[in-house]
Amino acid sequence: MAYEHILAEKKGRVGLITLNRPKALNALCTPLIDELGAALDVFEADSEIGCIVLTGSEKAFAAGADIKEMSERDFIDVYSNDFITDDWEKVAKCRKPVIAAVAGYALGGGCEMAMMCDFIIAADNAKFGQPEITIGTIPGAGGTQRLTRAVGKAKAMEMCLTGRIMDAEEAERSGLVTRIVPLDNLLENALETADKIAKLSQPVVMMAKESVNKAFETTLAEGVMFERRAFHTTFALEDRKEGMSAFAEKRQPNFQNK
Ligand code: CO8
Repeated sequence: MAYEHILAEKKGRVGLITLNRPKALNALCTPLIDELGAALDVFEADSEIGCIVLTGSEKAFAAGADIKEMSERDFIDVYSNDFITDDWEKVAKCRKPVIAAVAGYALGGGCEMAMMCDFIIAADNAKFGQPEITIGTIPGAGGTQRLTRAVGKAKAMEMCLTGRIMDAEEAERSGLVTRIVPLDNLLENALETADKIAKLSQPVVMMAKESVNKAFETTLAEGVMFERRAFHTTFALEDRKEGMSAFAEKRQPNFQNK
């Protein structure tokens, strides 16, 4: 499918989505978000795809929601139409794992979009921030919540109140990103990681993702019980038997996703 603001391609079992509005530093205008939602739907429905990588350009993952598009909107418009759209949330709701490969600016809605992904691999030039306060608004796609969970109250509060931008080193130190890689290796590294995940048992991968995400929604006891039941459920799968048999037989497992 051809898109105007993104590129979507299959790399073996990995679905690669590249935000592609270079002149606007990948500002997340509504048509781009609609296309992103459509591309995610296609990869979610494609049984050959086991993991998705979301990336931008070397200069910007995304410099935020499109300020020019938002500037003329008023309260009754955004409230009545419940801006943000469901397509924004599709990244967070995707059942297949989504890795953000972030180079350059991930600001405002761009930082929020990266944080909706399951984890972030950062290039050494990555910059993260929630500068909405400097243009008279606040994060609206989960920034105050996900950033706080990722880096703790002190840094999240300072960033949301001042718009201070965090570099890649600080982002790694603070737990916002899983690791930093040289800019030139970012995509290769993210695709390699995604490929490893895509070759595992897909129902088990989905259960692991759901279980980790449960940690943000429940008490510890409820989360542990959710995990226990998901763990039990893996014993209903042929893939679980295959994985353990392969280990005992000193061979690579051949998962069938069932
Ligand atoms: N929206 C629209 N256009 C943008 C955006 C943006 N967020 N960011 C950059 N651009 C455009 C610029 O206007 C410029 O266009 P033009 O060439 O036509 O003038 C082009 O991209 C290049 O940008 P700069 O010339 O500014 O490039 P610099 O390298 O000098 O600076 C910066 C890069 C620092 C990233 C700078 O562009 C900047 O500060 N951008 C805005 C960052 C920002 O404030 N982001 C937050 C936006 S608000 C938001 O995301 C709210 C999210 C709410 C939830 C979402 C609900 C839908």
